[in-house]
Amino acid sequence: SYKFWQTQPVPRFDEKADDPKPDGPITIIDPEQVAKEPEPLLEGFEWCELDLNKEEELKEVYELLTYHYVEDGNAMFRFKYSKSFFNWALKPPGWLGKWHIGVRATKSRKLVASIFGIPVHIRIRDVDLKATEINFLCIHKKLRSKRLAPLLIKEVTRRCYLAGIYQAIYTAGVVLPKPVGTCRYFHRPLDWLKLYDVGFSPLPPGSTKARMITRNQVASKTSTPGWRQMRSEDIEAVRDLLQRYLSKFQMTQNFSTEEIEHWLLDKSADEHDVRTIWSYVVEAPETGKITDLVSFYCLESSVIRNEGKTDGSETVKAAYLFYYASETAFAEKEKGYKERLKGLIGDALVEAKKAHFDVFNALTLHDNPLFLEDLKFGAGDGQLHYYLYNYRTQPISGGVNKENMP
Ligand code: YNC
Ligand code: MG
Repeated sequence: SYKFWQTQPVPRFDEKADDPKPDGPITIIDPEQVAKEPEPLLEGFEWCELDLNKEEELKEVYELLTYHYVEDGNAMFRFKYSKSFFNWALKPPGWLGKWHIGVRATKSRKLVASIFGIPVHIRIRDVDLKATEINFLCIHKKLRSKRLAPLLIKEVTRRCYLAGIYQAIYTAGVVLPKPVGTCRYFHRPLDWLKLYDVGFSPLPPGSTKARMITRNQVASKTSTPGWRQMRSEDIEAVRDLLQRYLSKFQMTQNFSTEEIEHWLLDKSADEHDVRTIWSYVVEAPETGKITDLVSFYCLESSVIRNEGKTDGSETVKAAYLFYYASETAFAEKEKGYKERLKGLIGDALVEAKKAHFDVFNALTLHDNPLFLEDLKFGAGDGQLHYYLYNYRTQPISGGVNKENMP
């Protein structure tokens, strides 16, 4: 019955589509009225700021999330974000330490909960908004169902309001009032046998393991002429291409040059860092122009029943499709675009396979429905709901913000 959410500035489920209200904030926030201090926590716990530049604190976040973050509905897999991933996802240009919030047990100092915000510029139809993207809300399993989550959400909200930010965007697998858009996860096996062995991929009735392995083979080489890794000199061209491409969607992120660099260029400083982001461009062989972009990021999941093993069966290494764009999207003939996109994403599968990923994931957003079936992605059972806080708009069809973390 959403005891907490019904007190929040979010749309209600019973708001009718035939009584459309104009786009805009749900409540106007008076900065003077925003509490200057956090609400008290449960007895024995206290607020803290998490400093990800400190290796010990980064490790605490890593451990809290490795054992307590999002699991699938059957509790077989749990997201296992790397430390490099947190540095990427939580320290984009303009990040604020005060939006990296933790809860500690006062006596033991143990970190038991987290919630994180980062600044984003989003465009919803023709309105540009400065907002916060909320992620990594997590509570230790022993502290569940104690109404701590509403306290974390209210605290990050207070800190956003104090910074003059009155809207937020977030995603969740659970249904809350009220999604602005909903996507489904699709999965393209790269190592079908491993996915089968860990319980991720079923053997379809009437098929055989050998047939499934053959069906999911990928080429050993990429096929698009001019395909290469993105480099720093491509940043401006990529930004221009991506901004034009994203303008065809109803809701998306607006990127500065610094943000393109942050989100798309690999910064794994040394060989010990786990690489998070892979980005490729197509440089037209004749003109040298950057005509296409494809990127994906690395996010492993723990195989819960194999936790503790060290033979590779303890994790599934997944590549998640991130941003892409193509000049052919602006051409008149959709068919040319569809074929081009199949080639580009097919090449991304080749790169992911070479980098030893087990599976390649994508959502039903952007133009993904054009290639999912042809490239042998299968529908998963997970859904991802997109939410806006304190902003009302009609439901978004396609093209929601980046494939976000949960
Ligand atoms: C969730 N995922 O409905 P009602 S996604 C938001 N997002 O409230 P308690 C959630 N709310 O129904 P527990 C939620 N899941 O009474 C549950 N809730 O109105 C609501 N799981 O609180 C729920 N991470 O503390 C209910 O529940 C209330 O102990 C119950 O804690 C929940 O990061 C949770 O899935 C999810 O760690 C923390 O189960 C815990 O169960 C857990 O009694 C595993 O809470 C990890 C997990 C969530 C991943 C994510 C996005 C979060 C967005 C939060 C909303 C941000 C709003 C915008 C703020 C900024 C505004 C500005 C400007
Ligand atoms: Mg709780």
